Amino acid sequence: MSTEQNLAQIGVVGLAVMGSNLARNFAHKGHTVAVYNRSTSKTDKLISDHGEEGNFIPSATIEEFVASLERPRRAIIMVQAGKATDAVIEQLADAMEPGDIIIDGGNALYTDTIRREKEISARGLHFVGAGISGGEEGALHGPAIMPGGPAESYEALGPLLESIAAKVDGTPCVTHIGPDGAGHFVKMVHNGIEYADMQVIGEAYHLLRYAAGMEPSEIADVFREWNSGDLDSYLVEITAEVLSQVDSETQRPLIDVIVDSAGQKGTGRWTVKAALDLGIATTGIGEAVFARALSGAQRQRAATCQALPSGAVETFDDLGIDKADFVEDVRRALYASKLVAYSQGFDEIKAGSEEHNWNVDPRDLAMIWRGGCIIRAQFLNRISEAYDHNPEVESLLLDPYFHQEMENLVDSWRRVVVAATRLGLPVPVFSSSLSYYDSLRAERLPAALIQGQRDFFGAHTYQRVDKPGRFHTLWSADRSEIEV
Ligand code: NBP
Repeated sequence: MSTEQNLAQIGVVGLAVMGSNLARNFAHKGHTVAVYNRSTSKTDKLISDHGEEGNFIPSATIEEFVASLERPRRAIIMVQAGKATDAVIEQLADAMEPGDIIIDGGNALYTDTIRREKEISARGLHFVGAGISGGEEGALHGPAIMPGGPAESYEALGPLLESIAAKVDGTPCVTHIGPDGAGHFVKMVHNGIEYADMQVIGEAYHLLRYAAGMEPSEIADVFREWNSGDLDSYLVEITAEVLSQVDSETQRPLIDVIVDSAGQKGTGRWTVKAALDLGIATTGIGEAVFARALSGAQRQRAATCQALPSGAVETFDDLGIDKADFVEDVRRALYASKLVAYSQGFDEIKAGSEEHNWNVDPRDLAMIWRGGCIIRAQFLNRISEAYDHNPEVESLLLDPYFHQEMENLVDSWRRVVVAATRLGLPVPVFSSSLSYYDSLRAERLPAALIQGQRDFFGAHTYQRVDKPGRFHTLWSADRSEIEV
């Protein structure tokens, strides 16, 4: 522990799992770390369990904590998002001086971050909303960090964050994302992509298990193999671990004793709400969020699961597909659906950035998400290259590399969605992503009919393909067309 005369380069407020691990990470990198928690028991525990790992300055009050920081003071808040964060910001702002930096490292809603940045900057302080990904292990050993806020605060903060972030090929997984809420916005979309990524992995597992009849341990081996190719990623790696786990009480595969009702803390839902407001079709993320909601509708599922007619669903044998071919088709369907989810996520980030004038560079995100965070994956290198190649590309799917990949994937993807339909198995993200893909390919969409209907019942007018202007058909009169 440090003596009281020393000042800390960084402070952490909130010493639950994330905060204490982040504080230890800073200490491991040689920084003196001021630590404070509302209830002192957590501060005491951090110091008694880990005080020897580096230089910590524990405080029992916010005032003492602020006084233990060198200027400009830099304090990271790691408390529950919402009211708790507001309360801590207020206490810190009262105790700090102009030029000091308050960093919110929690999962704040980006609109809250925009509001807080306004309020705090009006008091002469800097406010940085920083998305931190990687869970507790990431916080301790190297997270991906997405800081927003004013660019100048990154000058004082960047080197500290770079020292604790994950590194890939020597590059730290952190960079300044953009002003005010930009960091928390991209962290939100990162989490949304995570929902879709987990769901497509879930759908692949479900098909291998309940279509092809494979055992969890066998499927774990399949995922291990997939992890050495295009799908190489943290989520595929841990999927193999979960599927090979055996429950010590029942000796059954653990997956079979876990209740199939998925929890959520809200960032996926926020991603979809923001996408709806921005008018961006994040169908993969949306279906993944709805799939979790439906999994949790236990009463409804109990009432419907035996009651609803299935129609003439077939068996895997009826399909006449070779099992090994099916496994490869599922891998390709998973990869294609995952590409769509990432492409949609990046579309949302682009739209959010334009809406708020954040100037977010998508290449930065692909680079910093390669390590530390939950969606870290080899193929983020490809996304980074795609944006290097053309930063303005209309859709990631148009990049020559991904275009070529889709060429290789799309037939398998269609076969898998058809097979799932014939077998009566749900694949909401596989199937909706394929529909999204076919919508992007379509020369004509049924939206023309929708415009006709809207004009019929509400005189909403329509545009014509052959001349400019807006038109209305006099539906309840002689059905002639007028220009409006
Ligand atoms: P929690 O989200 O469980 O929050 C617990 C902390 O908040 C404790 O330190 C608690 O202090 C403090 N707190 C509360 Br609750 N109300 C407070 C108040 N009014 N004033 C001061 N402190 C208050 O902790 P966590 O799981 O470590 O997560 C911290 C942040 O990081 C959250 O925003 C979370 O969303 C985000 N995050 C978490 C993960 C993850 O994997 N867990 C990953 C990425 C981001 P007390 O000890 O006195 O009750």
